[in-house]
Amino acid sequence: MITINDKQSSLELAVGVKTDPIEYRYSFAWLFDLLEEEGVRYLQLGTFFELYQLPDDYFRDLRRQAEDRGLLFASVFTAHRELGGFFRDDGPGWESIARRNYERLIEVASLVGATCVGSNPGAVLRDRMGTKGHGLAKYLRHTKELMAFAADHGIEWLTIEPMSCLAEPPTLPEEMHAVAEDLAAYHDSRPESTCQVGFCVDVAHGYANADGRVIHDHLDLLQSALPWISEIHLKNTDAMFNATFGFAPAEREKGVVDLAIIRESLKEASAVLPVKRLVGYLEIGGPKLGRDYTDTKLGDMLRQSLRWCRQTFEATADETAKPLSRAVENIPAHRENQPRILIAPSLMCADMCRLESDVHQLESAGVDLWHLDIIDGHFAPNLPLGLCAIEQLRPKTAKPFDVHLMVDHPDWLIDRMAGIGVESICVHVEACPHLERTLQRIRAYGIRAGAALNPATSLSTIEWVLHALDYVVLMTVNPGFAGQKLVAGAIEKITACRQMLDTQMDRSILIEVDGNVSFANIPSMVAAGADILVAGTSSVFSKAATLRENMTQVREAIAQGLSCRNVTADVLHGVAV
Ligand code: S6P
Ligand code: MG
Repeated sequence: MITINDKQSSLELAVGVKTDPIEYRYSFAWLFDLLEEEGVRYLQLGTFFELYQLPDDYFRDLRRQAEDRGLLFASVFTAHRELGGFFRDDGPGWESIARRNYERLIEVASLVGATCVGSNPGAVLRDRMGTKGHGLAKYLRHTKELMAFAADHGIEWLTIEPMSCLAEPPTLPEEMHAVAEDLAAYHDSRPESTCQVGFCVDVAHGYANADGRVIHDHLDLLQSALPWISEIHLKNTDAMFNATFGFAPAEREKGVVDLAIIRESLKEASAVLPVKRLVGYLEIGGPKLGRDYTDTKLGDMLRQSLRWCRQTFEATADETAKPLSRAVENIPAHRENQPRILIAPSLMCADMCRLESDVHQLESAGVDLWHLDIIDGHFAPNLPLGLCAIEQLRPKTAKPFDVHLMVDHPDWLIDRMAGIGVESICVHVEACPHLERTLQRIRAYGIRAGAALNPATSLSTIEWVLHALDYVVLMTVNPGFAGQKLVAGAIEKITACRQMLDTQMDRSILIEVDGNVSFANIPSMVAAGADILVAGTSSVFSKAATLRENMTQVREAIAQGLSCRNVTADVLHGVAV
C-alpha cells in the first residue's frame, strides 16, 4: 500500500522573484522572458509608486503576460514602507490613506490572481519610539478589518514582514509571537469571513541594537517566526545586517546568508509550518534601491543569483524524483477522521492549449488532486487525454493523479500508469470480467484502487469486492463527455452507496462522483455522502468566471452540503436541531 511520507519531507521549497519596481529600469516583459528561460515560475508583485492608481485593466493585462510565459503571480508585497500611516494619528489622513492604499493592494492582488498580500508594517518614527505600542494597536485593528476585506476578494493570506529593525514591529521574538497569536486567534474565531495571517520572513534580517551589537541574528529570528511562516524573502547580507544584496559569486563571498542552512531549518520545522509549499522570493536589490543607474549587469547577476538559489534552496533531486508519495498525504485515509471534501478538476475540461497554466492556477487555488480521463473510443466514444499528455504533466505538479480508465481491457494501462507514477486508478466494473483481480493488480503497485459504475449499473456489482476497494466512482452522467445533465436517481444512488459502504465495511471507502458536479448539484451530492468531487465544465471550468472564482464557489457549495450532512446526522442520532 501507499505509505504516507513523514512530515519532514513533505515541505516543498520553491524559488520565485519579487518584481519590485522593475518597470522603472527594465520592464516586466524583460523580467518575464528571463524567468521563463531560467525555469522560475513564481512571482511576487512588488509595489511601485504608481501601482495604487493604475486601472484594473493594467493588472489584468500583466497577469495575462505572465501566464502566457507560464508564470504565476502567487503573491503581492509592498516594496517600501508605504503603510507607515497605520502607526500615526497626527496630520491630515495618514491612517485613512494607508488604509485606502492597502485595500487597493488587495484588489490588485485579486486582479493578478495572487492568494497572498503582504506588507512590511512600516517604520514607527524612529525618534518617537514611545508611540510604538499605540501605533501597533492601531495597525492590528486595521489588519483585522483587512482580513475580512481580503477574504471577500478571494485572498487566502495577509502576510506581514517581521524583523526589519526595532522601529518596524514585529521585530523581537516576543513581538512576533504576540502579533501572530492575536491575529491567528482572530482568524480562528471567524474562519469563514477572514483570511489567515502569516509571516513573510526576510532571511537577511537580524537585529542589532543602537550600539551596533547583534542581539538576534537572522537565524534566531527565523527560528522565532517558524510557526507562522507562509512566504520568504531571499537576499543576502553582511554580518552586521547593514547592507543587503544577492547571491552572485562575489556577493556570496561577502554575505552571511547560507541558504542550505535556511533550507534545512525549514525542512526540519515542516511539521510546525502552516504551509506545505513555501516560495522564497529573491529580491532584486538594484532597481529597488536605485543605487546603480548605469548597471547593465542586472540580467547576469539575477541569473547567477537565481541559479544559486534554486540549486541550494529548492528540493533536492532525490526528493523531486518521488512526486507520488509526497502528494498522497492529501488523500484522507479515513473519512470519519477527515471529513474534508476533495476537489478533483477533470483535466479533459481544461484548455488544452494552456494546460500547464491552468494546472498551475488551479494548484495555487487549492485543488486536491487531478482527475485524468482516459477513454479508448470503444468503451465510450471519445479520445480526450493520451499517455503522452499524462506523462508530460506528471513533473509539472505535485498533486495526486486520479486516473479514470474508461477503456475495455484496462490491465496494460494500469501497468503504464504505474510507470508514470499516479496515486489512484479506477476501472469500470462493466469493462472488467475479473474485477477483483484487476483491483488487486492496481493495489500491488501501491496505488489506490477504485471501481467506477455507469449510471445503469447496480451497486450490487461491487458488493463482493469491497475488501479490494479504496474508493467507488459513481458516474452521475453516462461516461464519455463533459457538459451533460445529471441522470435521474443520481443523488439517491450516492445515498444508497454511502449506506452500503458504511454498514458493510469497518473501514472507510471514499465515494467519488463524476458528471455534472455543478455548483447547484454539489450541495446535495456532498450531503448524500460524496467525498471526492470531479469538477468539470459545470463548476471549476465554467466559463462564467475565472478558475479561482470558480474554486471559491465550489468551496461554498461544499460547505452548504456539509452543513446539511451534519443536520442529517444529528437527526439520525436523535439530536434536537
Ligand atoms: C467523462 C469524464 C468526466 C468529465 C466530467 C465533466 O465522462 O468521466 O470526468 O470530464 O464529468 O464534468 P461536467 O461538469 O462537464 O459534467
Ligand atoms: Mg471521469
